[in-house]
Amino acid sequence: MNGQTGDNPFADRQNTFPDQLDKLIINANIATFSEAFGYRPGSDKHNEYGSIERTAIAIHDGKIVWLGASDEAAEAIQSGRYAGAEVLDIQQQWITPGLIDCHTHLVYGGNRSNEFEARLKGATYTEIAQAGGGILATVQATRHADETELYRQSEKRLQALLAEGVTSIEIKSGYGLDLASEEKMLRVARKLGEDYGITVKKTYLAAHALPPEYQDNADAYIDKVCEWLPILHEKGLVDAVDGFIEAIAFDLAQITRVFATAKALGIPVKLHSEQLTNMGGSRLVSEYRGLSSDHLEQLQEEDIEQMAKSDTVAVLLPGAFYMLRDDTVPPIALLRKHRVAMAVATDCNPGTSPVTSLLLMMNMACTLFDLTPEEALAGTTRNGAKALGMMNKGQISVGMDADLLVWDIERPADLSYLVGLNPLTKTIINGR
Ligand code: DI6
Ligand code: FE
Repeated sequence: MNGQTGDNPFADRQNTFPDQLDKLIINANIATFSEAFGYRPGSDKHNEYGSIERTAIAIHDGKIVWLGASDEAAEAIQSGRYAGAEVLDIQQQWITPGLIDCHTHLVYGGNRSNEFEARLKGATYTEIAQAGGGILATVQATRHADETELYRQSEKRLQALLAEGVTSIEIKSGYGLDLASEEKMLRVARKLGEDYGITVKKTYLAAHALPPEYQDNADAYIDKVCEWLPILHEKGLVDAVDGFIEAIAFDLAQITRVFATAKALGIPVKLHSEQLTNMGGSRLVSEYRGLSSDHLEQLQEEDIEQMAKSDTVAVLLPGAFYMLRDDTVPPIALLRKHRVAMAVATDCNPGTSPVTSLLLMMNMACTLFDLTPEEALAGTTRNGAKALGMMNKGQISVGMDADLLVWDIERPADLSYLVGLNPLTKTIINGR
């Protein structure tokens, strides 16, 4: 099926069978997304999906410790040396890395289907925001929900994502807009991660909208955003800092102040950029060597050149594009040309993307943005991990975390192709 057929993909690697293992998966077809198995998009030696077939994976202590031929693994097991290990014969199903949703606003109170109805009658997202709806409507609901209630509402959305194989997720604050409410959101995000045993990366997005208390005084609000950051960071609630640069949100100078504060604390940055207008957001993220620049419908080639230099991931959010019935597509061909890594995420939020299906986003990334199914899956695995600065996830190779999904599919493209059917048969997180 690809460049690997016929040769032994394990031939040139150090590959002694491990002394210790907890779990052995045999008879797997694997989309590794690893250079070790020829995943080199753009090169003529590229092996699609980094795929390998009839393979075994050995797991110990939450990590992948060995990959090799199923026959070899079966022999080792028959030797009786690994009595306690669990052996899973998955009968030629496909394994991918655990899915990573690298941009969500999953924790929020309330719902905005009323705005969906208003938009269908002709109101625009910007008009609704300017009339005090939009993000501020969710801020009201989020401030009023106590931590238990906020958790209860958010948990349902998380469960939907997990059912489709999400094993790591980013969750932003940004509907509190005061210190206590931002903290409440981030605490709920942390607790969801602890309770569900998944990786949650918490992002501070107080620079999301101007709260009513600071109307006409955005600079004073940004002072507060910068003041709160070290307080929340100190409590272990901040893994990254995000902002919203837009005519209806904050400008370049304001976001620069937030980024400078983050940098002084050693916290990585990312940004909602170039969604409705181009205000230089992506270039700013590149200056700060940020993790990702997200949305990007209005992105220009000069911006892309900078992103390539700073190794910043382009996060594509087809759900927001779809819900807003946008007609400007992010410049995918240029991102590809400049080898900027592309991730795909749900943007799960009550306004522009009330979406809890990452598989649907992969389909839409293909149908609306012209990604290939391979790029869409890379976008929710390898590149999603990169967008969150997680070097041990998103690929399948020795040393990586054993976050693995088993899918009852014929080929990896099925994950972008099928709409509404969930072929997930098993989720393994940290080897369990
Ligand atoms: N961009 C988005 O997609 C969300 N926030 C942002 O800055 C939308 C948030 C909302 O409408 O509630
Ligand atoms: Fe967003």
